[in-house]
Amino acid sequence: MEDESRPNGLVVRTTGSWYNVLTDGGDTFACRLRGNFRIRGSKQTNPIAVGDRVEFQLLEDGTGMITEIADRRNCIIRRSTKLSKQTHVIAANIDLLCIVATLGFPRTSTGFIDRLLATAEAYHIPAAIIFNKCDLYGAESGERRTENGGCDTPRPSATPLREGMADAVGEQEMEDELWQIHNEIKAIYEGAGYPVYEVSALTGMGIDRIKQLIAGKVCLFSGHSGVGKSALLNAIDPSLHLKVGEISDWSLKGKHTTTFAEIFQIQLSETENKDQNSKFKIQNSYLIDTPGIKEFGMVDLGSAELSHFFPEMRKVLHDCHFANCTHRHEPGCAVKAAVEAGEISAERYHNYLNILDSIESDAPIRR
Ligand SMILES: Nc1nc2c(ncn2[C@@H]2O[C@H](COP(=O)(O)OP(=O)(O)O)[C@@H](O)[C@H]2O)c(=O)[nH]1
Ligand SMILES: [Mg+2]
Ligand SMILES: [Zn+2]
Repeated sequence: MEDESRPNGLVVRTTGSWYNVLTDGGDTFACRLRGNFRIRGSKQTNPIAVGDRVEFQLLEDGTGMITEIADRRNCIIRRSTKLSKQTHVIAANIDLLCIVATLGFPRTSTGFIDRLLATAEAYHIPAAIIFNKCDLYGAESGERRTENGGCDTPRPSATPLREGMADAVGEQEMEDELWQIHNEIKAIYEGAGYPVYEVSALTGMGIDRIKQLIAGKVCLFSGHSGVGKSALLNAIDPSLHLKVGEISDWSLKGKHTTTFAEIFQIQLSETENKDQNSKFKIQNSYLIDTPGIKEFGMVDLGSAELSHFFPEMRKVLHDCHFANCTHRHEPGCAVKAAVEAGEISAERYHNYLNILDSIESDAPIRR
């Protein structure tokens, strides 16, 4: 009756009881799960999420019956409802979190970035920060131009990120100031060990480097609504045709509606890579577009472990005098000493303290 072959693949979409599984050969099969399938001890409402690797039995009607789910390297979960103990897996086996940020329209605060980064650390997911809309900064003047910061396309008439700013300081000075703010933020994150990219989905600036960054990986794109996540994915692969400039249905849905992420497979062809000397090969990449932060499941970060999710603090905290140091005002605190010595960014430390306060007071996080 049943075909003996047991293909395997990646779950790219889930709709109710059906799972779309993409095989390495590029075919997609609609699969189901046996009714009695349970993951031992699971509190999760969905046993399979996008990003899971599964093995399935091919049935005569061309659909599949999932027989095996590979162990997860990581997964992003959130509680199904505020009070519930049940959790919902948004996505599994993420290779890279791409935080899409903008200096303006909308403004992404470092506090927001740091909360996402700490969450990614807690999930054991590497992260990169992509500053989009760099075309709005204008052309860089003089030596501040970074090796990839140049924009080959004529820039649009500079729209001031802050209203009235152009009048007050003059266009060139405003542009210099935006690059300066950008470079300061970039230095903070590079100092903490995170790669920072500057791109424009509008002009195509920096997109080649993003293609190299994501090649062969399952990447989750996260960031405020309006930062240009969908536009960025379209710039990476125009055949995606994602809707730009629209609030996704997902974020408009009520809290009782379960939301599902979807993985888009893209193939980066060699000809797209302009750098002839690069070792870059054709590889499948899998991109997940999340509609804003609400879709990025927040783990409950514990106050005692929070500093472990700041890599630059993790490096020094074993030198703190007290083993349970919160790095607030304890004597002999190695973290505070590193901040004072300029080895740890004061801004990151400040954001750490804010997150710590919010965890301890159990208050909602300021966004
Ligand atoms: N100037 C500029 N505008 C952009 C850029 N990327 C996206 N946008 C605009 O920003 C708005 C939001 O983009 P969208 O991709 O829908 O954001 P998302 O909510 O993060 O998916 C749209 O009006 C886009 O046209 C960019 O690089 N430069
Ligand atoms: Mg979008
Ligand atoms: Zn300390």
